[in-house]
Amino acid sequence: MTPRTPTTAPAGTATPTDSADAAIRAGQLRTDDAGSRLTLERHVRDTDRAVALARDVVTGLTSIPRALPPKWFYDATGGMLFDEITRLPEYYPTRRERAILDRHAGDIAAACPADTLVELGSGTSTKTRLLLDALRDGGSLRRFVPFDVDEQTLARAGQGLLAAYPDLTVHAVVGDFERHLGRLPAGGRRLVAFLGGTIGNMRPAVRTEFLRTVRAQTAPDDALLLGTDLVKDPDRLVAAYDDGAGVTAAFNRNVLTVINRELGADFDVRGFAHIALWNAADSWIEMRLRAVRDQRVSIDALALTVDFERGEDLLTEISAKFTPDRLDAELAAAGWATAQRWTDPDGDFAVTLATPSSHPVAAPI
Ligand code: AVJ
Repeated sequence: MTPRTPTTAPAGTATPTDSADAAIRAGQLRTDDAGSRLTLERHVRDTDRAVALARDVVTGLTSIPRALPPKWFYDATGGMLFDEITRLPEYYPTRRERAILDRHAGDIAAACPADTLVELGSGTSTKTRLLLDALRDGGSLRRFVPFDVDEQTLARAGQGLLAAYPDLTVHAVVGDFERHLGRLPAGGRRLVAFLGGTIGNMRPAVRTEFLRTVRAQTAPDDALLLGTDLVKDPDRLVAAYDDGAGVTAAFNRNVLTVINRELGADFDVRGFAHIALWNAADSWIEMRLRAVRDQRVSIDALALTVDFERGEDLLTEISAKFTPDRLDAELAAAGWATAQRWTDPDGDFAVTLATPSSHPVAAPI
């Protein structure tokens, strides 16, 4: 590995939390007293977010190999770019999952006639409505609990759903599902949906902890609905993450723009090439940003300077691809039994309904 060093230590980044401000803003939505059907519970504030970004950037840019967590792609621009990705001809997962839910939402609602749909991540999607429709038509639906890091996404999605589902209560939770998942609202029969294949962004140990955390608060009648992309021809996998129109490249580089804006950095986004590759040993796609020349980046808010050598990679995302057997094994290790699984006709994507297995499961550490 090439030696390159941060020339200064990061400055302190602790920011006092402004709880009054947070309460006021949360209060704008906490209008249950006025008979509104929308409430919002906030575990993450903007200040937490800034601190978390600073920490991830310090850690990720000063370690070898360099890496950043994929959650920082998703500012407003990143969200729009991801939306565009879901419509690309090469990016099949969203279409495949939607087709599965289109066809089987009724089966899912029949297998788990839940009164509460909890949805982790993925806020605004039409896939949510397919599930809500099926649960409503089955007569069980009462409450929707969207759980997302982004409050704006939640607020907007929540408002739209209130209009479309006059009998629905929406209890939105602003949180990071790697940290606040232990606080899912209790009560009722819950179907916890984690769709889109987003679990693939986690490494195996993190996935297991995630599945155990959900399992630890699951009642016998609750169920987990998990969307996962499946292993297939590497050429198709790589094409899905390296589209001809360059949208995924722009999405990937957007993380540098986010760091420039939020932390006063001076990344030249054209100084980094978009790379997508299939890591067969780990069964995941890697997205990287590769320095096209030697360059020095300053990150003002962290008093940090980082030198990149030409050809050096920054890992920005892993997206794991599963086999059905592997999925069953990982679920079982976390206390879940596969109840049913649906795939599209080409076997590209899977939606799995899992129920708590009788094995007692230790609470996560
Ligand atoms: C939203 C995490 C499921 O991994 O396929 C799409 C994100 N990255 N193209 C995925 C993504 C590049 C996507 N997930």
